[in-house]
Amino acid sequence: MAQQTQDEDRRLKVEPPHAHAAGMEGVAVALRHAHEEMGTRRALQTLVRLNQPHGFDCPGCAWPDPGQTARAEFCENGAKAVAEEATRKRVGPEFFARHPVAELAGWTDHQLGRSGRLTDPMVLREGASHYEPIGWEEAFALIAEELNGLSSPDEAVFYTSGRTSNEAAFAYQAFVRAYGTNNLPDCSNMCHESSGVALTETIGIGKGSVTLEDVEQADLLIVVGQNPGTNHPRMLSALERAKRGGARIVAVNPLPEAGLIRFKNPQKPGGLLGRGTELADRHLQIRLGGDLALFQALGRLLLDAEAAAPGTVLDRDFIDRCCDGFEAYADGLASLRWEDVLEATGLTRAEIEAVARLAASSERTIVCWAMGVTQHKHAVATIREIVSFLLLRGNIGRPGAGVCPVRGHSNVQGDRTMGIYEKPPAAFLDRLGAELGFAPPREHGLDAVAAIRAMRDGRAKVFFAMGGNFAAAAPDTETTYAALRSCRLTVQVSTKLNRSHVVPGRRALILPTLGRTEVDMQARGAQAVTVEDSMGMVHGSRGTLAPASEQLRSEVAIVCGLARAVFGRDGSDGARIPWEAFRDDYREIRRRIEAVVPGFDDFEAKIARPGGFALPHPPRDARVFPTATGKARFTVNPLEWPRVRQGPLLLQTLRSHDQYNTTVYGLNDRYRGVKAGRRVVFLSAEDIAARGLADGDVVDLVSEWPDGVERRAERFRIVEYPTPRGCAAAYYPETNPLVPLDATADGSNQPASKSVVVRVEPRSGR
Ligand SMILES: Nc1nc2c(c(=O)[nH]1)N[C@H]1C(S)=C(S)[C@@H](COP(=O)(O)OP(=O)(O)OC[C@H]3O[C@@H](n4cnc5c(=O)[nH]c(N)nc54)[C@H](O)[C@@H]3O)O[C@H]1N2
Ligand SMILES: Nc1nc2c(c(=O)[nH]1)N[C@H]1C(S)=C(S)[C@@H](COP(=O)(O)OP(=O)(O)OC[C@H]3O[C@@H](n4cnc5c(=O)[nH]c(N)nc54)[C@H](O)[C@@H]3O)O[C@H]1N2
Ligand SMILES: [Mo]
Repeated sequence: MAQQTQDEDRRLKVEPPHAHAAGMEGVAVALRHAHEEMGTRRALQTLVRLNQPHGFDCPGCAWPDPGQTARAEFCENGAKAVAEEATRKRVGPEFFARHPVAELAGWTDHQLGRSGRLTDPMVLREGASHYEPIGWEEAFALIAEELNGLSSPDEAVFYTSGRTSNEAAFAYQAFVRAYGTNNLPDCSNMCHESSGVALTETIGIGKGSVTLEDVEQADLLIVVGQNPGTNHPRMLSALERAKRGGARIVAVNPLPEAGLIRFKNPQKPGGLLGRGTELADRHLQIRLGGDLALFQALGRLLLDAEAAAPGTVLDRDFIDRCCDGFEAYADGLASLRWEDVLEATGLTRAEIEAVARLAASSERTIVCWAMGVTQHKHAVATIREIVSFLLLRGNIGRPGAGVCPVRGHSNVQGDRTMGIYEKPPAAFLDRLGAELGFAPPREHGLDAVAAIRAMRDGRAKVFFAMGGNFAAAAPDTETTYAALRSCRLTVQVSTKLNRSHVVPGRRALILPTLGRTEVDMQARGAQAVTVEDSMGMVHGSRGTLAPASEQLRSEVAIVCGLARAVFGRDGSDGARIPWEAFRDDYREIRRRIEAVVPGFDDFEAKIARPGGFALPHPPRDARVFPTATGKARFTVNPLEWPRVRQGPLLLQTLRSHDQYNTTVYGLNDRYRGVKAGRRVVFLSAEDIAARGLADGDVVDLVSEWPDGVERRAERFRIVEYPTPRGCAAAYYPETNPLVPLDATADGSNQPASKSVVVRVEPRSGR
């Protein structure tokens, strides 16, 4: 790894950041990538099927499609995600015979991912140096032996990433619960858990309340802690349409992210070459973690405006009829101190007042947010404040208004709906048990962070992953590696080689699976699956490409094969579930989903319609708030922000333009001007000067967490960048070693990977 990283360091180039996103360059880059991975013909054939009514759902992100009539939107991110899966490169038995695990462990994430698609089930036997091929039935028997040998089902952990289809997720959680545990951590624990917790508490459902039409009808959109130009490029088209309809857009972000400033729409000829649309009317360059203070200040300004002109600002009727907690909320904000707000946000009072004026005159306001909000210690409180801010003017449950947490993985929301959740509601378990004839365990299970602790402490001994790359995605890399290595068995159901395959337990399995782009042929014909987007729309997805290898099995087939091996054919409850029927025809699974999960009545007929259907969302549909009190809730949250003493920096760990989470497509972060390297740390000119350093210097990043453990990430090139003083940025997953396992959000236990306290240490010589 060291050699490779140094080579990358030497090639690294830095240019000024871009002012706009997409445009011709985005199209060119995506096509080049697709061509390299797939060849020209396959690339074109594949890309035209993306997000079409009868094609497959784009595995890129969870932003919804523009509907059945619109043409598929072209998106660089989506094209890269598809090319990644449809690559012609292969990782088969010969590959593993050539490269011992110890060698692969030294490769970068970029090298591992680039190797190609996994083709065969592989096993790493105890004490062995290489993975070797294993038959599917033998692999299932090996897992069953370990699972059935545990002293309690709670000693096993079953992780899920967010690309798993509804059908596979439903079968998987049914298997895990019939086996006897709720240990179902998922990537959501590290992603939008804070949103789910805060929204469930305040509006009664952990999902966003807007549709794509709402976004286009809004007259004020506040985009907080999100970089859509890179991570949700299709959102930019929606923002552009909103803008054409007269909407104002406010970006709240420590960084001037290209897509939010100006956007050249690759869907339109003029958009490719012209100057593009100015998207954000205002950019609040907030300090890391200052959003709680910002939304309290906005709430306070709306209350003040109402006091100055009673009856003109607040939606009193909505507040009186549908909400509770308003008086306490207003009392709490009465003592808000402006000096705290200004210190926490780094903004001026005038900047905040200008946004408050926009909010006071907007009839339809939406707040969108992503990881810049959820990955902080006080994330849950921040989102509660966002909700209160919206409630003040009745901005939930009306067209053009609402909360919009923008999800990441393309089916992360659907997986939760299907029961991939370590804290399942009792009503869900009741229906699941009744439908499938077993008694689901009631005790809550382990989330991602708790699962790492359990493995570290020897309380969990088998780790099974349905997709994802847990070793690289989880915080506190050394602790996570040690936790995985201490397991008796680790199993990865994967499409591509990644870090998690080279951080094995005592024994390890790789089970290669079909991707969403591929034909899923089962005994009763080619199968379709379903997914749910970030706005609660469910639709079908059908792969069109020939599978990467004949050995691949679908995720559903893997779950069903494993379930049979674990439960055998005796009369136990788990054995009586019709696993083979599920595997042969996914409609059998959809029938069970229909019976267990509310909102899926008439499932089969509804997904036959192009465009799919919307799941019920009581606050959006009828201003019904299924909270503890039956009302939408204003909350009181102490003002909190990350206070760092003089000296250390707050580091956010974020995505470059050329990666999909832990999958590194390439080494450029085009919009931020970084080329051919990833070990960079973005710092303000003042912070660089204050430390006697210069742009281009190489430093180590050292985490400051008071537990006596040294967490260090070596050799990052300083890039001078327009980020607020005291706020640094560097890429994930290279910086995951710096995120302490115990640094999590209050109330959601989500790793706080956007405010890691670090110091920079110059390296002597280079
Ligand atoms: N191409 C591509 N697409 C993706 C992904 C990918 O890796 N690559 N990942 C997918 C997944 S799983 C997810 S969850 C999403 C992630 O989508 P994003 O949340 O956009 O991802 P990040 O790169 O983590 O960006 C965080 C943004 O928040 C800002 N930010 C950081 N801290 C703060 C703060 O304290 N306050 C405010 N206001 N802003 C802050 C950062 O400057 C940055 O713009 O994208 C999905 N789509
Ligand atoms: N420091 C820091 N850490 C973070 C974050 C951060 O911003 N900063 N972000 C967090 C977030 S938001 C998320 S969502 C997590 C992501 O965590 P994960 O979801 O665990 O990670 P990914 O990198 O998306 O997983 C990529 C792997 O998934 C496999 N894969 C791809 N498609 C499929 C499929 O269809 N089926 C199966 N079975 N496997 C497939 C491939 O083998 C690929 O290598 O990381 C979190 N970690
Ligand atoms: Mo995510």
